[in-house]
Amino acid sequence: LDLERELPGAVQRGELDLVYQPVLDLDDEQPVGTEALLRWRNPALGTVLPAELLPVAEDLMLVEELGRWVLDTACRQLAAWSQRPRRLWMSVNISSRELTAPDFVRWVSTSLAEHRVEPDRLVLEIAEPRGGVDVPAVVTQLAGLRALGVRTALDDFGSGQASLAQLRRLPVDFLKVDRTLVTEGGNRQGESKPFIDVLVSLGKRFGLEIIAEGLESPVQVEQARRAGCRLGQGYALSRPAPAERVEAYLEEFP
Ligand code: G
Ligand code: G
Ligand code: MN
Ligand code: NA
Repeated sequence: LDLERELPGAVQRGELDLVYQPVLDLDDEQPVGTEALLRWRNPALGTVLPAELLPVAEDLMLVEELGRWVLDTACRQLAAWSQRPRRLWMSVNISSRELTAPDFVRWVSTSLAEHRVEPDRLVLEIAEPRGGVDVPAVVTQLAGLRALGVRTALDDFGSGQASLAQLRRLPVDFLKVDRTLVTEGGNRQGESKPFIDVLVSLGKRFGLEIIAEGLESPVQVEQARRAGCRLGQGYALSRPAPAERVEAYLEEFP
């Protein structure tokens, strides 16, 4: 396959790219962080999205190499944006394979030091562990990351199974509510209120900050806000964009 032939050289050829999507405080609609999202720009294949490229990376044992590039690049960008008056965090998506690598915590610590990034400005997003993932290893690694001062998020919450059981075990700081709960979880007018309400209570109970993802309309933004969800992300607020565009956007919020 073309993907399998092209992916091994992608880092070397400088074909990987990150776009950034702001996370906003829903009370004042000011940006509080950005999420780094991987894109592969290949001359023959065009732009390849993570959903397509990550399974290939997994098959070719390239997950760690790509993950290291992502973390390094995101920390460099975070350091650049740290000069801004407003304090922003950077979220980076981490696959289970990366997280459970024995030297992962050390690698994160090295990246932070290299780019002189304060640990609490980095948020690592992990998906709910699925079958085959060593959950005790995940718990140990998350604890190690928190000991560094790095914050962690459980991504796409509500899209998998055994969510509440996982939540009880995993040491995380943020819960990102899957966009299917935000966009399809409510009534036919697209109201997501009941689910958001329950999750905000859950968050308070467990000491977690809730981020509502995939907010696509002003109505959804307003509902999340009124439910007491402080943080949100989605096309209605700000789309993922290249660093220069996000920087121009950030300029609007001195
Ligand atoms: O950007 P997009 O909507 O296509 O992302 C799709 C999925 O890919 C999301 O679940 C996201 O968490 C994941 N993803 C995006 N960037 C990265 C990355 O750098 N590393 C990993 N492991 N996953 C990523
Ligand atoms: O799984 P994860 O949450 O990391 O995936 C983030 C993905 O969601 C990104 O690829 C991003 O492009 C996409 N995304 C961000 N905002 C919205 C939105 O409002 N609607 C939809 N459908 N996708 C979104
Ligand atoms: Mn994410
Ligand atoms: Na998500």
